[in-house]
Amino acid sequence: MQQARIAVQADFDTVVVGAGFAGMYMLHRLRGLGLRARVFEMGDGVGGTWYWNRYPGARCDVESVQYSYQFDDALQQEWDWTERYATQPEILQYANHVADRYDLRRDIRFATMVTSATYDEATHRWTVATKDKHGDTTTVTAQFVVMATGCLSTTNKPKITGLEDFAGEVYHTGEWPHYPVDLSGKVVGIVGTGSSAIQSVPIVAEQAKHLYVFQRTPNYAVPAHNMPLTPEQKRAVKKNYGALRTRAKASFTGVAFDFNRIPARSVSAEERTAEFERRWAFGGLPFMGAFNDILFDDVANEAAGEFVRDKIRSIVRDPALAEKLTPRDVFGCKRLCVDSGYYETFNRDNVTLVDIRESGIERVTARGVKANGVEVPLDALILATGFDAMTGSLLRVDFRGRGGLPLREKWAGGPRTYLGLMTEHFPNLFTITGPGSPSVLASMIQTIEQHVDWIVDCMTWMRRQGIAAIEPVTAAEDQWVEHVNEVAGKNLRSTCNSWYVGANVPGKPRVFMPYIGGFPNYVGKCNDVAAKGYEGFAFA
Ligand code: N01
Repeated sequence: MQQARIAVQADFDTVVVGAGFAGMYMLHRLRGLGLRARVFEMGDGVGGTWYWNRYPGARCDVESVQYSYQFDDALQQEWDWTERYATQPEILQYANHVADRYDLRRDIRFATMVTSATYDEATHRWTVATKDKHGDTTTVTAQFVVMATGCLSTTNKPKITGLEDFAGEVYHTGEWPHYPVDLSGKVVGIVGTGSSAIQSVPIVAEQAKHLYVFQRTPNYAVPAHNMPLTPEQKRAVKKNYGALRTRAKASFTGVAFDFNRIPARSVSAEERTAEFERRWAFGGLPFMGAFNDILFDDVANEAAGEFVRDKIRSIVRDPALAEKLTPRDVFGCKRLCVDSGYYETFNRDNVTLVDIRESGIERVTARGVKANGVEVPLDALILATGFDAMTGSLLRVDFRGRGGLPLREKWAGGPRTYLGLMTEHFPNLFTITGPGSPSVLASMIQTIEQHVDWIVDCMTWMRRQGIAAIEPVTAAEDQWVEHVNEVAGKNLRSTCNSWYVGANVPGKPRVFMPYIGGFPNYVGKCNDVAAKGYEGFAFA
């Protein structure tokens, strides 16, 4: 075995953790400021979520022309998306194109994870420790640490008894191998029915000899109606890209789509159904915008849920199977899934739903999965069990703030931030799309750009003022946490179980983590804070 070495210490202005879309844009902007930056990335390449989530059928549920950078018009004019919803390989290709175009790789250390970061109050600097894939460790210092680790990047691997005994292949959708996985002719099991499973099930079913889907909670999905983009569509978008981006920024979700500003209760049942039908035919997440109260009013929510339940009954031929696939939860509690033939796949002879709602998976054996007293022999098992969302990747690093306070201790009861950007006691530590910001509830690349621009403006302002350190004051952080909770409390999403509230990870404190008060409101607040000389922050 190779001997681990301790590398020479280096000093930077900023350490950025992660080389996904957030880390790449952060690096680009830091260079523009003339700051010495180093990015550490666990993967061997750029792309973050799109580097890891290579499972069959992985694609984005935000339309490709909107799920892309807008900071450079030349970039958005030169890049051509081929489909309405981009596939994972195409998004990764785009990430690599961006890395090449802006010559980003020379400041990124790949295959290296940040293990700890400790703040020194005397020097106002962080000491950051890293470990690479060979076990070599490095220690560097930096004035600023920017966490660009994404919201869905630490996988959730449930403790299922006997998993280590399984003799077949085991995969997790969020850590899919980088070599080709051939499932053809195999008996495959998939655990979970979230977005990742809903995207992969139709593809795996085509390859596998037989597919068993282990479902604990059925999920709502609406059709994507994905299609190739025509040259005319591409030209039309590029001609008016600015207007599209402006509309997106003004939208509650940060995505430009037709949002109906009337409540479901204000129209008749027939008119409601007609609106839902129109959106079902259009496809994708705009279904959520059918009425403005779907996530606020039980009647509206039930109407939307029942519409989708009826669709499931009409698609799945076996009524008993349709019943098992039919969700009863709050509609949109979990992020609405966007599918391509998910429910139809259950009409295939080589697909079996194993309903584990009552007693879960009993155990995994050397041969397969045992549930409901029956052992299902398998060649391969796919865990589509999601992520330790929003906080997992932040708490994986052993952060020690002022007075040696561990971040894990400060957030033991759930994350506490000011604007999702910083947390008291941890000066000069920024989080891009952190808990308490709209992040996953808006279009990610757009929220990333907004955060990075805010952070860069803040750093620029600090340099002009001769300020070495910034952190939120207690009162501002408390007020923001209260506000985040208050708006979450008005939303039906806070009443049910999802990764938004940490319910998918046993023992995780139940806190609604993203800010659900709308992208424009949030941006307004961030801009206002900056305009008032970074109101709510303290400086050293
Ligand atoms: O994860 P999930 P995901 N035994 O947490 C089940 C984004 N995303 O990777 O509901 C049995 O939604 C769990 O069951 P239950 C998107 O934001 C985006 O699918 O807890 N089952 C659930 O069915 C999405 O919301 C795209 O009862 C267990 C499933 O595993 C987020 O990522 C594509 C279990 C996990 O579902 C996460 O989606 C894909 C156990 N012990 C993902 N533990 C885009 O289109 C968990 N489960 C951009």
